[in-house]
Amino acid sequence: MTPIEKCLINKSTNINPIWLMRQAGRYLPEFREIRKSNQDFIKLCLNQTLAEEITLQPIKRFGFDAAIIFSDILMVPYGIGQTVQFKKNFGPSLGNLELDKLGNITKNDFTENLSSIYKLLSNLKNSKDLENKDLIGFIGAPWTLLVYMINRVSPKNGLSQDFFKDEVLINEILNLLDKFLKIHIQNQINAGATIIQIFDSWAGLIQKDFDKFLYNPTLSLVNYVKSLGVPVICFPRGISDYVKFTKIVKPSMINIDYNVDPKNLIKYLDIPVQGGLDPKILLSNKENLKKQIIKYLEIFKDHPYVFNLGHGILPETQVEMVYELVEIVRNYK
Ligand code: 1CP
Repeated sequence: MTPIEKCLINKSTNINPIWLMRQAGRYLPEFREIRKSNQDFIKLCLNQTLAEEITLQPIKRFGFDAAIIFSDILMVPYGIGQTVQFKKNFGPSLGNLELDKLGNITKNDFTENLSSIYKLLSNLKNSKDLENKDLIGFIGAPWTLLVYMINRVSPKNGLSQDFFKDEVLINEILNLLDKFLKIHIQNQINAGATIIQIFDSWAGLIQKDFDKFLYNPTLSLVNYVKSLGVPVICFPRGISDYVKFTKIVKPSMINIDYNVDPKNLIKYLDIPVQGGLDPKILLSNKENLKKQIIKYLEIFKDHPYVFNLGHGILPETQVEMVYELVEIVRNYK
């Protein structure tokens, strides 16, 4: 059993496995080196050899307890047939939604479009570097993908008033996503993913119809992952009621964001917890880092807890601070 499985299945406490969201990425000089000569991000995600190397980069440096495959949540809109580009200093930019075209994609087309992701997983499955470690596959939650598909750029400046105007379109996309996210989950598990994480990075933008946009679509996918016998971690970033979320959706583990008060949460939660530390703390100093890490480890001393961040690691993070973080977590008794 891997350390994370011990937390998830045996509900072991005090072992503090660790991995970091966005651990394979821009804060690593060896990633930036590869990226320099690979300007097309989608192509890079589909380049099996390089994706494998990037996935293992943080494992080789820090010995994390899990590798998360180098891919992106927007590979699903891409796989369905919406164009996706990543522009320098701008972020993702998606093409027009042609529902006729998207609606005609078959399971086989989709699987073919993303086949290199599944090959990546099956290659990594037996990697020497991942002995006794988990291999995490992932998806974006339906709400977060809906946001990108309709908004077509990052919603970091909020959603426009007319985002909700075409209800038929919204319903069709949600149906499409439920179908293809399940296929993507099944393909990743068949290829070797030992855990699935669902990233709902923009869940905090939901202000109405929580059943329709948050609970129902996530529950459908969580139940599906469970039916395949694999643990599922949810990260509904920015929602106000994590307790209600876990009661309704019942993931195997909940990844909290840095605005959650862990002390209060733990009184009401009976499932394993992951994450919480504000990634900005890694930009401060070692003393402060230690203090904040110990705070989380103390609070979760008697609760199954996987150390992680409250959102992805920031590109400007110094590698030295990550070594420090790992050492503090590993040496905590
Ligand atoms: O070099 C570059 O500019 C590319 C940066 C980059 C990387 C390294 C992007 C573009 N995606 C990724 C990889 C990635 N994305 C991974 C695998 C690596 C790892 O986690 O170690 C994962 C799990 C994701 C997931 C992802 N993509 C999320 C959910 C997690 C989160 O951080 O909230 C989201 C929202 C995306 C969309 C996306 N992809 C890339 C960017 C810059 C963004 C965010 C855009 C925005 O601000 O809206």
